[in-house]
Amino acid sequence: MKIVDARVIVTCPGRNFVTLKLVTDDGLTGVGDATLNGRELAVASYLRDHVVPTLIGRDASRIEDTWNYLYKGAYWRRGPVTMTAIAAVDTALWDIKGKAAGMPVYQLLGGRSREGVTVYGHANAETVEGVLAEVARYVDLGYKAVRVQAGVPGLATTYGVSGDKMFYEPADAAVPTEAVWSTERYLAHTPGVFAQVRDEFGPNLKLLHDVHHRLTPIEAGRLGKSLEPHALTWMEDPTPAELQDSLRLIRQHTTTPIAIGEIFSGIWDCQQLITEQLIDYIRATVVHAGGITHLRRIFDLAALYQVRSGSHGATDLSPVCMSAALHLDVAIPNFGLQEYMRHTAETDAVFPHGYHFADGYLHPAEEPGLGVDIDEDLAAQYPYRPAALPVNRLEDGTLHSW
Ligand code: GCO
Ligand code: MG
Repeated sequence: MKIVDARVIVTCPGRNFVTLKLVTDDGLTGVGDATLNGRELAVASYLRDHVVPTLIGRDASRIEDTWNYLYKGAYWRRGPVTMTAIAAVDTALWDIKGKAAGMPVYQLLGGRSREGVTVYGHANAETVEGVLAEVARYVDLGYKAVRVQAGVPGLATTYGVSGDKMFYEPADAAVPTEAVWSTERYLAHTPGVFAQVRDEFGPNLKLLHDVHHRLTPIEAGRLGKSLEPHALTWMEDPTPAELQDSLRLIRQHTTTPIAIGEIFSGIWDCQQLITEQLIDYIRATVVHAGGITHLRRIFDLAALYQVRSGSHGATDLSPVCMSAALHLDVAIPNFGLQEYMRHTAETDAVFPHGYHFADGYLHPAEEPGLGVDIDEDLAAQYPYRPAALPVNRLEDGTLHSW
């Protein structure tokens, strides 16, 4: 089972996606997501110029060996571009392996550990009334978990609050747009929003919130403490996580659970957070953390420390990544939650897939492999458009984390 073709497909059905498609000499194909929001062409070049030439003629059945060949063989280890490129190859090889075995990939990962994958949607609005209406909409759609983001009075825009409620896309301009941030205004407003949401929807709805890397550890401790009466399932990315020790400080001040990891590239980015039990959910994903092979390794480490999965699932991760994530989610013992932002109809058409949403759960496709593909003719109709993520400044102009 030799790889005879490897195509890197860049398409923009509303937003940019990079996809790797592998073809074997016995006619099997496999797809892998390689999308790194705002830096797409760096990964496309890494794959086209440096990886594809080494794949042609390789045995497609050797997933683990190929992973190590690309990781150790690069000499330059880790980093989001490298790990996203490796993830694409790894995911495509698992897709091929499933097709060769005649089984959905989750069967190769040990079979089902649950009936469905609990997902959370994004309720967001400028005003508290708007937020309550959006949460109600998700509850009506069957969601059992909802992420809540509200506008902050005095700020023109706020992370997570968008005009288009179903299809949030922050990469909105070729050159980054600039937002203004105030920690004081945010900390004064946010606990009150959750008080009203909890009051309106009762104790059983899982509520989440994304701080998006904006607080210092002691500010995060204060936020977590003030949210304790509203029993959040998690507070996400309370502080930038390069300084993993800093999570100890947050832990000393609050029992609000913490989820971190959407920008992590591998197990070494979260090793301390997991082994010292400084987080409750690890949000690493298939596409940015080295594929199914490596993410499984992270989740297995996490399981030893009672840390559960909570994989990133924003719309900048394509349906190929979502398909792969669902096979892992349904199989691992320590699944927590899966983020699910719906893709647009244009994106769904470019990436035909067999996973489906029902009653608050996503269900992986049952067909052999990952159950997702890319329509290359349709993809070619949507050429790449430069799109960068925004930057953030404090009210005095100081650059802050976005
Ligand atoms: C999330 C994320 C996203 C990111 C986006 C950046 O929790 O869904 O924080 O919304 O901002 O993936 O590309
Ligand atoms: Mg996030």
